[in-house]
Amino acid sequence: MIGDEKAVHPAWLAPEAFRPLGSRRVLVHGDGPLVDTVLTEVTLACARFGGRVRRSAYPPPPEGDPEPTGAVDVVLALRWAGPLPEPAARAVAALHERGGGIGDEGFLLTRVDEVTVLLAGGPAGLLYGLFHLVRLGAAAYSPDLATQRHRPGLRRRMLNHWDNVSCHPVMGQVERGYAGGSIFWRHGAARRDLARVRAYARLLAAAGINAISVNNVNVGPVEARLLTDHLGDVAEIADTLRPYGIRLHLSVSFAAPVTLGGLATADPLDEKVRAWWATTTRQVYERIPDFGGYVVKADSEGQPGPFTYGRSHADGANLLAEALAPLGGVVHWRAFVYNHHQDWRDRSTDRARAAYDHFAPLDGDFRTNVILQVKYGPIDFQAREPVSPVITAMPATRLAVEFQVTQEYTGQQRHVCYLGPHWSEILRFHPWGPDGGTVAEIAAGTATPGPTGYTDPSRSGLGHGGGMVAVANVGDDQFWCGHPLAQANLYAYGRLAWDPGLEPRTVLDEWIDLTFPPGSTADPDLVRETLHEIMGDSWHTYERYTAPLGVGFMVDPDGHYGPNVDGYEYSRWGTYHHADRDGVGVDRTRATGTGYTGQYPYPWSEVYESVERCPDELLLFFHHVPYAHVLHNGSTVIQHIYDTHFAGFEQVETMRRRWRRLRGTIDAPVFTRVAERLDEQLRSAREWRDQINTYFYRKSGVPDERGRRIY
Ligand code: GCW
Repeated sequence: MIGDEKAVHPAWLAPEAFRPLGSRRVLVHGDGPLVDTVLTEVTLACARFGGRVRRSAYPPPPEGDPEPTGAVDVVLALRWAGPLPEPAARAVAALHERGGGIGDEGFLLTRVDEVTVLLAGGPAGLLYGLFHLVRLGAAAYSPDLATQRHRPGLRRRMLNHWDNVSCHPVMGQVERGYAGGSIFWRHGAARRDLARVRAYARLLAAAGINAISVNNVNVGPVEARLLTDHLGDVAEIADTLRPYGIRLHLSVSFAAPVTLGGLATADPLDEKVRAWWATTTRQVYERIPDFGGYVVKADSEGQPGPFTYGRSHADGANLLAEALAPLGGVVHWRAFVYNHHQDWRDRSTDRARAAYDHFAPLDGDFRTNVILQVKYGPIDFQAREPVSPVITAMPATRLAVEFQVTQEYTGQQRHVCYLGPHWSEILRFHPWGPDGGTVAEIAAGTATPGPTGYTDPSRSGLGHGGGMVAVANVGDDQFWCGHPLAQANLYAYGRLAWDPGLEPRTVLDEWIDLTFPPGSTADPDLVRETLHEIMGDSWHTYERYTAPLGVGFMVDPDGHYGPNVDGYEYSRWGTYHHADRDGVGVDRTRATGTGYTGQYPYPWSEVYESVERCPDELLLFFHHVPYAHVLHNGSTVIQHIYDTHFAGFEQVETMRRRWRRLRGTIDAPVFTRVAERLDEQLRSAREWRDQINTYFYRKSGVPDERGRRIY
């Protein structure tokens, strides 16, 4: 319960979730700042719920005798911190039995006699293990607890904030932010609400995230100076994140040597430019020794980049990578590069092709501390897109897959849209067909070669992969995300980055247990059932009432919220649907269209090329078809449009009705906020339904088979 109407919501760290741990006798064994954090967490939980916490002596006594444990219920032990207390020492045997290690972020959980033992490979592992115990609740202390070993599937689990330091006249304090102001910056300066930043770091660690960038990839003049004269503000944030194992990264402007350094050029091959980046980067590390590195949006949507100097993106990225390499940093270089001054009359230019056309030829040219950050789809975070072909095209490059937790195109945190199932589908996708690796394996750097896919030797110099990155969805809102249920997306993103194989349904359950712990609601079963009913399939519901069959966009061009079918049809942004009186969709085939299907490896190059084999949900992304075209599901395209739009709206009505059953069962502020948002979702879904149906009815002249009301 948050009690105080204005208090910041604890999200998935509701105090009540700490009861099972906090009511026990806990021994913490280990040393160092992250272990201190663990100790603080356990101490707080014990103070609240009557347990006891003790830290085992460190360094160990001179004779090196393992310290007697005394009576404890739980031991949280760092494996290499001196002789282990007895039950933990015996847990090492369990680890050996399983073979392999736990890595520095991993941990083993087991029962030894009557004690629950968490054995971590490194300090970060102890922290993640602690939050795992919280997640398990009482089950962690059950005599039947089966030994489990956990280590992250991806080493890099990052969030990008699109937060501006100065409030941008159009984009506001947070670009595509739907949860109020920034938690870091306000009106041109650091906000210094470090308690809030610490609470945020804690939430992120509990979800498994280990890196964030704190300013927008569109770097304005004020934001650029975070790298130099405002570095103190950045260092303060880094200091606050560090106790939770989160490394800070900065978005930088490629033009910084000119705008900040007073040089005549930012040419990546110029010696003075290289020296400027080397010096500037060293100064950053003097203030922030564990600084993560730079995030760069170059030659994209007006941001400066190497093209100005006739250089390639590899030249550009390598310039920064060279400055960061000796200091242990990486460059996240974004592949979101396309022509945003297109002519809608020109049907040969295809925005979907752009990232591949720009980057695939550069495979092998990037330094190993460059991570190419590729959006999951070829266009722009739509509710449905095919997986980007760039993801398979660069075996000699470290790739990170970029997602969008902030719901720019998925209802802007006014609509319930649980994205776990969407991301999971992408991560599990096999870009080379069933015999090849998955997207998650590519991000992990462990993809096995498909029939025509990677061969391992070319990846051998790369170490682990680039991991996952996502655009954050929090702000200074009381509920962090505007919509209390949008918190589940941030949680799910972290959990899937930790283990891309997790079932989104299981993740939702975890989130429900942590956010609405059974002891904190009047009817836990009803809460769980209702949240599953409302959230479980909400991504598909959103898809149903918005742009059909993968065609994308059709949003209001100003804010990207709400329907505007032709909003982008004659614009320069390259996001078209090509609807006419006979049909709809974009022909991206090799045979008659833009040739985009040729960017995929077999079998998808063939599947997408074929109008018969193309999956229904992506049909209009790849093909222009007549309204009477019959889908695999047996319906015509036009009838499918009508049916899904009526169905999607009705599902929102049902969501709204179901939520009302929770009145009086959960916290009033949460109840009210969600109820308000569902009213808006219903209004908006109705608008989508009627505009889309009316538009296509007017274009096609084909009536709804079921005679429902179309305007
Ligand atoms: O989705 C688009 C957004 C822009 C954003 C851009 C990007 C930060 O509309 O606001 O700019 O993507 O990813 O760089």
